[in-house]
Amino acid sequence: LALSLGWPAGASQLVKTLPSETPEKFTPSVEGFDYTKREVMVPMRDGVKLKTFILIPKRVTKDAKAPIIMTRTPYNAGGRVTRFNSPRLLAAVPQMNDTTVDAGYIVVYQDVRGKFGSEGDYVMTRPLRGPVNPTRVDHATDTFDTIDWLVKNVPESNGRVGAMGGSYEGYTTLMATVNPHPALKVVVPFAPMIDGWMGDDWFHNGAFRQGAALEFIYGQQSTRSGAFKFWWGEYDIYDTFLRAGSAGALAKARGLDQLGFWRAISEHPSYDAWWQEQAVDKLLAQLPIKVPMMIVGGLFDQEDIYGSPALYKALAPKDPTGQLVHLVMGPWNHGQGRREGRALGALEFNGDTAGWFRSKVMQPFLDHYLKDAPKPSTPRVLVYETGADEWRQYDHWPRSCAVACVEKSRSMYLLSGGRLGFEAPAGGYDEYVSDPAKPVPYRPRPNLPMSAPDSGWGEWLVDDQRHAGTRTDVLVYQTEPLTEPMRVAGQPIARLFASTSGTDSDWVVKIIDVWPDEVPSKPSMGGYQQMLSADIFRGRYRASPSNPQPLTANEALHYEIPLPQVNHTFQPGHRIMVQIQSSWFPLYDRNPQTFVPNIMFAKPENYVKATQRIWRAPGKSSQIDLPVLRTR
Ligand code: PG9
Repeated sequence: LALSLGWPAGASQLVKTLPSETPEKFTPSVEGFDYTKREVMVPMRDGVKLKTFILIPKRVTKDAKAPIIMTRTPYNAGGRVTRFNSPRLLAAVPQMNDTTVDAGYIVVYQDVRGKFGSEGDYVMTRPLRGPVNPTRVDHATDTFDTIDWLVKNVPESNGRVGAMGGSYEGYTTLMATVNPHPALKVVVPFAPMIDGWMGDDWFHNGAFRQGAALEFIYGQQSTRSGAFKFWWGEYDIYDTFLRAGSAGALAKARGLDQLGFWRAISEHPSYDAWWQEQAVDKLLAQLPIKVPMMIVGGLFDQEDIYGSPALYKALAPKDPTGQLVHLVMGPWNHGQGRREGRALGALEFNGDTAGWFRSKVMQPFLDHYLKDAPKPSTPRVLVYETGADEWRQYDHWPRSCAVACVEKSRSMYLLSGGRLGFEAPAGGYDEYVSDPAKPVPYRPRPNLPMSAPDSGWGEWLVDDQRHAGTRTDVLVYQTEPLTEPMRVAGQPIARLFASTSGTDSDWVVKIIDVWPDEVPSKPSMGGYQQMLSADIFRGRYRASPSNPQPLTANEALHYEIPLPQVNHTFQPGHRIMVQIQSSWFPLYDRNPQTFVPNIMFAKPENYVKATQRIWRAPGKSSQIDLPVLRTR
């Protein structure tokens, strides 16, 4: 071969391989870095070691110590601390950490057990030790063990630790407060996942959030490193889900029955003990509050909209003076409190509301507990008022409700002729046919997967609802244009009298702020039907979330549907609109409208058309209880 290629005779014997140009071990130059990064495996009480990144600003030394702010994640701690591959700490860590970096904190990110660089087994939002977790370890013990190691092994630490993180990381942040390590001084859970059945990632009032859940479960559980992503095969996943038939059929086709969490939730479609025993608000309500907490939620959180207000509701009564538990709700989607909050979809806010919150509210709160800074006058509750574009402070939240609030909510009735008003209805009903073969899209099609680039997933809760209001299977009720501002602050509740010709049914209720026909200052907002607060309710859980029952066909039954909290001013010239429909597809799975034991595995023949009636008669008046404020 050497001869035929014209190489010198014997050339083939000179070397067998070329030496690798990659060294055995490369030591990156960190010249010019304003921080040092340590990568360690921290041992837990059961011998499992967790991958932990410790980022120490160079200005922090053994003689100029700093607090630690830590986040425990299933999303790759190594990736979290290289947001930009930068010599500057501010650019290397998530934007959530911006003010803690400015304040000179040591930043710690850790992989939870079973994910990425950590050893051990992975369990989705591993429940606390107890009936659903009979092992010795949970996120509370793992956090305790980590903090114990950090304060003993990071000589630059001042011995105080705070925890923060969003969503799943908000869940791990809260777990840190259970039998906390004495060095844990403060926590900031952003948009924490609290109850996966009631209204966070997996179900809302029993309706399965198939569109997001299958992607999350597949991505998190198919491999330790998230190497496999769910695949769709269609650009518009409305088609994917409709063709598959049921969530269970699609999950099976993609191999999800190999994944423990899919098997678990598909075996627990109702709110049974398995869910109840891991509901974080219920669990934390039973424990003393030992760590000051700032719960941060988004009014338009497309993933965990239930968690933050539910947690505050559970904990506030245990903190009568309002010193330990604070609630902040911004005009944000799921991630925005941790990033930038200038706008959401078509809505624009008063500057960067998220950056303002972190620097003016969160950081002074952290500095007080972690650095002995003076106690700031942190409001007990701070909520952005959409429509008015101002922050409001409250001592009591919600501000308005049916009983036991500062103000009393008012009922707006669904009336004849598609009207909505404060007078009681005279009689009758409105009717539509809900056809599972043509479910109402939750957004204008095409419906992109949550993870698709530019999917707009984070914006859908403020979408223009004109696309739905013109369908024959969506009822629309609205007021005249308002002559005065109407302010609402609390939780709207839909009280419907509804009947179906089927034996099961979903009810979706949307409260919408309809902008004036023309908006000269921003013409694209003319007639915009801005969704403000909306949710879905699965009829079979009318009497009990844990004990689903068939509905009696054609009987007007009463439903009480809690909707996400609002803090909003409907401005003069705007209308209030309510839309009602029986599907929200493909985000939520279709109700077959025939009672079956488990909707996840409904068969094609179970899906039937149903005639739906919403009643507006004396004794059967359908209404929305709005948390109206009469005073400014
Ligand atoms: N909402 C996401 C999640 C939370 C809990 C479990 C699974 C997914 C998240 O943003 O982390």
